[in-house]
Amino acid sequence: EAPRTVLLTGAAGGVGTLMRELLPPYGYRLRLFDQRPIDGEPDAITADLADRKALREAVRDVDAIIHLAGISLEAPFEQILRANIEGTHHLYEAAREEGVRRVVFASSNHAVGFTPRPADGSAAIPVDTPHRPDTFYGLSKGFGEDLASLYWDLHGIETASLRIGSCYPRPTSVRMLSIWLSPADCARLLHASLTAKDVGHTVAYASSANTRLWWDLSTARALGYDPQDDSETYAAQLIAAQGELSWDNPEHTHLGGAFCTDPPRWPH
Ligand code: NAI
Ligand code: 15L
Repeated sequence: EAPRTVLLTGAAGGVGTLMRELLPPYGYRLRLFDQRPIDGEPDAITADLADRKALREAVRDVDAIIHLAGISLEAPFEQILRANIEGTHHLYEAAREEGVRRVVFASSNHAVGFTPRPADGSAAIPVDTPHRPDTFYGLSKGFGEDLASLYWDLHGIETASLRIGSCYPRPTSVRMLSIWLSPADCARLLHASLTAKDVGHTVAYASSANTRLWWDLSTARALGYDPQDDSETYAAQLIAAQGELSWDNPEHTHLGGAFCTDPPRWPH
């Protein structure tokens, strides 16, 4: 039976805002959680992941959790520790205490960001490539994946850890042509992750069916995901403006792109 009431953490953020529109048509009732208030959503829970009491109340009686909350760019280690590492631990503890059986964790390509990107035509990066973070941010996503693995083995809580590429309305760089996840495909993948029968702990790359794909989508497809979009529609225009990817540019040589050289910073 499909989970119906789903806690969406990070609901005020970029992906959260897109999913607040795109998930309800699949039949979900979303409970929203973020440290920032959300315009027009008086019932949203405004709390920090450090607030264990608020988290426990937030997960009570939900069928599943989509965990997007956290710092989504590079930041000083202490901030990543608090929001992404301790925060994700608090979330799993709340899930365990309240008996929630299914989590979808927003991991990131930056958990493996220092992996060299495939050369044109060479084999796609496999899901079991070793963690190779490009930032403290990416390190925290590797931690989240391992935490999910532990809570599956120890407590039977299932998680789909989705290594999201770039989820925006459209790709804005040549790198993104390879890793773009359209919002509609993101909703498809979340729905698949919430309804798949046997998830255990599944790690999956999360992108659309891009012509220039860098990684293996088979574990995502095994969850029932059938991507419908391809960034190729935007390729000619982006390449005309920015040029092809080159092996002379360090921003182009690894999966994590600029996170490997000059990572974008969390502003706070
Ligand atoms: P975002 O930065 O727009 O949203 C994150 C949300 O989490 C924000 O609304 C923020 O207020 C909330 N948050 C941060 N720390 C918190 C805390 N301690 N307690 C409660 N709420 C907190 O990020 P975006 O782009 O929406 O990404 C969502 C998730 O997906 C993040 O975990 C990010 O790391 C991950 N991701 C996103 C990608 C993308 O392309 N947008 C790519 C790969 C991963
Ligand atoms: C991420 O993990 C970030 O959260 C997002 O802001 C994008 O920069 C994305 O990766 C990316 O690699 O493009």
